[in-house]
Amino acid sequence: MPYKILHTADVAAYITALGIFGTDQACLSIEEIGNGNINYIFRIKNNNTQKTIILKQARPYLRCMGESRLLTTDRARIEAEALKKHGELCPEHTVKIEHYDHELAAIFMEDLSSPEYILLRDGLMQAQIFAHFPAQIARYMANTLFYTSDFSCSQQEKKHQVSHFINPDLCQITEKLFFTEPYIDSVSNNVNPLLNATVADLRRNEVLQMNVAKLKEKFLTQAQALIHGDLHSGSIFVSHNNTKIIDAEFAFYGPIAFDIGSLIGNFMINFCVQSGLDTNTDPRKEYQKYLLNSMHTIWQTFHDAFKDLMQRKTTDITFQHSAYQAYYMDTLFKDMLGFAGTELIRRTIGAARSVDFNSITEPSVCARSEAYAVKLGEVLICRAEHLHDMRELISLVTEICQFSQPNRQLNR
Ligand code: SR1
Ligand code: MG
Repeated sequence: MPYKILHTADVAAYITALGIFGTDQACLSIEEIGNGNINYIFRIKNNNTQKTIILKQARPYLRCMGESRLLTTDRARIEAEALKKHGELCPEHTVKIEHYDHELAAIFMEDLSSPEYILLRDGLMQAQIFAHFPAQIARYMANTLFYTSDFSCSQQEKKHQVSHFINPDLCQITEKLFFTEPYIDSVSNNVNPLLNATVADLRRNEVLQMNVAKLKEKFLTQAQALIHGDLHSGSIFVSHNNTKIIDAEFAFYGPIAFDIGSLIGNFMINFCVQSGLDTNTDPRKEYQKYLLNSMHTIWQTFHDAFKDLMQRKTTDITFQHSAYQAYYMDTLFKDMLGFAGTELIRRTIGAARSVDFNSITEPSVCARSEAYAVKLGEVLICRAEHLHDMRELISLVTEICQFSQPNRQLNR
């Protein structure tokens, strides 16, 4: 079938014709459930069996900006193939792809929107504890990143894979949103007017500009592994037992530290938001400690797992050198901090500002949380090269966000 845009009314006939979800069209109900920036998502339910499946279609434009902002539908191929590859390497933590229809840029996948699973972003906003999440996401990152890197793949296979996952249009979105627009007076930005002075200071910081340029260069040039490319709290479903990664349309061969930094950056954004929600009647400090512990465990578990794979499974004899491996891990840590800093800044003042901040209703309190996030991002980007372990990061977070100081005048 040639490409066409699917609407809710088309979906039952389409999936029945494909024959991947039974043949009885009359028993299907369809709901458009997506509210993301990029694609259209439908949940298909068989009312006889109660089974459900998710259909995600890439339209030839960016959903949040409308039909005038064209965007390649090749992103669906990239997403389907990246999730299949990551699913081979870490099936327990990757959403299962049931079918990919290349002509319609449509992906069918398992439905995780059950009572058991919740989007990590929503879980964090509800101050829920996910005890297994740090170790599980660390295992996902270690396996997917190591086994698609030059430590594991042959030189020929790696080059072939790099070309297969070239993703210029989606990378361009990230390049602008992370490394360009927040640092200039762009109309795309979304700056709280109460933060104007903080943002002006940020844009005057020459050391920051230089380090952002270094990070952008790494993002543009470092084809280290098949990264997810958008590993924020809205790309992860969690339950109290398991973790599942979705939404890989930004995948490409890029810097390993970008995935880890995006994730750690999201934990720090939530930390800043929790500061603005903390009151006598709804204390958040214990939850903030949980966020810091989670960040520590994510990095430490990733570090140990990736290093263990390097020591045991590296195929290229040159990369088996132990001092080189130690240097590699140290560089990953510093780059992870830098990328986390760019995530903090772009999610606070950029076009894709985090909706988490909207839960703080008092404007001045919200601005204080946003200022924490911007300052933390700025300091991380500037000082990343001088930090060596997670304890130093956690000290910085608590110092910049004035974590130890009483917050009780903020009763609402
Ligand atoms: C224009 S798309 C904005 C953001 O949404 C996605 O989830 C990515 O994070 C992207 O940066
Ligand atoms: Mg997404």
